[in-house]
Amino acid sequence: MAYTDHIAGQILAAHLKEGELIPGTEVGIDIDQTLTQDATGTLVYLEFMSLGIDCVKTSLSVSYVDHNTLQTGYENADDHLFLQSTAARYGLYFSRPGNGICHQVHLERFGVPGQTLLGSDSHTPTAGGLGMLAMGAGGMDVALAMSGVPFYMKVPRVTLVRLTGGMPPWVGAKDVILYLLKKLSVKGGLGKIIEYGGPALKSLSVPDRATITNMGAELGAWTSLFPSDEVTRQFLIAQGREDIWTPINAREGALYDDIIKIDLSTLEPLVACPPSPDAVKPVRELSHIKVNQVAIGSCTNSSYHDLKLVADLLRNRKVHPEVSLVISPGSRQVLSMLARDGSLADMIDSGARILEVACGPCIGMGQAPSSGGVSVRTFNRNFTGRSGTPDAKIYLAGPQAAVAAALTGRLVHPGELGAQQKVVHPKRFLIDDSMIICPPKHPDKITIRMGPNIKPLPELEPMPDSLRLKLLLKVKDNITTDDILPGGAKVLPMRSNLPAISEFVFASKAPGFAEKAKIAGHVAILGGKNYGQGSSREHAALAPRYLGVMVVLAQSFARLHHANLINFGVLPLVIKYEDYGQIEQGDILEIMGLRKTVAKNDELVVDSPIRDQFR
Ligand code: MIC
Ligand code: SF4
Repeated sequence: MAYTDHIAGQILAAHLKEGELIPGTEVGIDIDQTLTQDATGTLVYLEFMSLGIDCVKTSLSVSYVDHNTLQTGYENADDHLFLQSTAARYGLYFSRPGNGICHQVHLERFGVPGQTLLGSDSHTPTAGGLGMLAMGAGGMDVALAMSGVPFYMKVPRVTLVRLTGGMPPWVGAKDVILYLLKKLSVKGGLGKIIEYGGPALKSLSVPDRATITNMGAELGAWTSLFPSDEVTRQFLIAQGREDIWTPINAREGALYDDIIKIDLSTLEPLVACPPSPDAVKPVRELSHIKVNQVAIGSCTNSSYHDLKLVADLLRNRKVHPEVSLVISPGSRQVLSMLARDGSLADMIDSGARILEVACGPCIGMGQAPSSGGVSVRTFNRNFTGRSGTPDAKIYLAGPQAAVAAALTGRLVHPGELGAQQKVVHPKRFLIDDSMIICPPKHPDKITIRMGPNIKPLPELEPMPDSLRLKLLLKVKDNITTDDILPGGAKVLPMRSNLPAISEFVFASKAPGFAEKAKIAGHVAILGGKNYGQGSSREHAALAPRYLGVMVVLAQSFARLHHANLINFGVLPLVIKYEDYGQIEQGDILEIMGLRKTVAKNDELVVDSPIRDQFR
C-alpha cells in the first residue's frame, strides 16, 4: 500500500515539488494559499519586503487583523495600517479588524478542499475541517511561501482516528479532541498528521470538524484532516462556494501508522484542567469547583452553530451573580446572524457581556480574571499566565459545559440544565464580504504606511565557529512559547518592535532574564522535552536571539519553535535525558568546530570547562 492512499498522502503527492514521500525524509511542497494575522503578520511582511518580490506568487493570500484589536495606544492602530497597505501593495486580500478571527473567516470564505494552506499561526490546521492540508509555520516560512518557494517539511506519519457511534446528549466536538488530548498528551501528535474517518463522520458538521482540527494543534501534530464529503459540500453550498468543492476520501484499504478508535457514544463532557490542555477530566468530577468567569469564543468554538447553541441555553435564564460571562463571536458573519435571529438579544438579556469579534481574552487582550480566579473557557490553551492573571486557574471546556458554569457558578455536567435543544445548521449563511478588501488593480501605486512602532529587522551577527556560552536558564518539560515570550495586551502591541519586546523574554518564569542576558554575552538555555510548544510566534526565537541566546539544548523540541530557532540563527541541540541532569544553570559551555559539524549533520560535542563532557 502506498503513502498516497490516505488523504494526507493524496494532497502531499499533488503538491510535491522536491523529494519523495517517505516518512521522516524532507520534501518541498507547493503552497496554494497563505494566511497571516496581525500579531505575527507585521514581521512576516517585513520579511517578505526584504525578499524584494513584487507581488505574492500564491493563488490566494490573506492578511487578517484579529489579535491586536485593543487600541490603548497608537501601536496596534499603526500596525493595522501597515498591514492594510502591505496587503494592497503585494496583492493580498485584507480582512479588516472587526471581520473576525482568521481561522473562522478562512473556513467560511476561503478554504478549498484538497489545497495546501500555510499560516503564521499555529491553529491554521482549523481549515483541515474542510479537507484542506493546512499547517502553521513561522513567519519566515510563510514569507517564503508567498514568494513562491516550496515549504520544506519532514514527511509525517499518519494516524487514523476512526469515529463510530453517535454522541450522547451534551457531548460535542470539543469532547472528541479533549478525549484525544487525554489519551495522547500534548506531545502525542509530534511528527504526525491526524486523519479522521469512520461511519460517524457524517454526524459531524464542518464547524464541529474544525473544532477538532483546530485543537489538534495542542497535540503537537503537523495538522489534522477530515475528508471532503457531502457534509463539506453542504457547508460550502450554505457559504455560496459550492463551485470549489471536490470530494477527497482515503482509498479503500489505506494503511496508517496507527489507528485510534473512538466510539462517540461512550464520550462524556470533558474539561482540561490548568495548566495544560491534556490535563483532561470528566466535568462530573469537578463539580466542587466554583467559577468566577466564563469566556466563550476563540477560533476553537465560536462558529454560528456553537454560539446559537449558547444563546438557546441562555434564553430566559440569568448568569450566576458571581460569574462574569463574556462572549466573543468568531466572525462578523456569525455575529450578524446571531443579531438577526434574536440570539444576540437572548445573550444580552441573560447578562452576558458581548465582546468584539476577535481573539480577545484567548490571548489576554482584556478580560483577565481576578487574582486566583477560576475561568472556564471554550478556548484551546490554558497555559499559566496566558489569561493575563498569573495565578488564575483556566479550565477548557465545550460551549455546553461553559454555559452550565455561567448559569450555576460551578463546573457541573451541562445535563443539569435540563433537556438539550438541537441546533439546526443554516441552509444559507449570511454572505457579506465587504470587510474583506480585495487586492487593488494598480498595486505599484500603493505607499506602505510605517508608523513609529514598526522597527526594521535587526542585523544579526553570523553564527561563529566556536562558542563559549553561559547557561543562563534551565527549565523543565513542555515550556510554552507563552513562557518564552508572553502575549497579552501589554506585550503584544510591541510585536513589530524587537528591542522593546525582547525585554519580556521569560518575564514570568525567570524575571530579570533580559537584563542578565544582555551582560552575559553569548547565552544558552536548557530545556526538557517538547521545548517551545504552542504558538508559531517567531518572536519567541528572535527576541532571545536578539538578547544573545545562541543555543537551546533540550531533550526534544516542538516543531514550529524548532524551525523558528533555525530561521533566526539559534542552534537547537537535542540532548540525552542523562545529560539534562548533569548540566546546571550557571554552567559555562563550549562548542568548537560548529559550522563544519552542523553542515555534516554530525554529533556536536558540548564541553564544560568546569564539568564533564556532554554529547
Ligand atoms: C496563540 O494562540 O498563541 C496565537 C497568539 O494565535 C499564536 C500566534 C501568535 O503568537 O501571534 C499562535 O497560535 O501561533
Ligand atoms: Fe486567536 Fe486564540 Fe485562536 Fe490564537 S488560539 S488564533 S489567539 S483565538
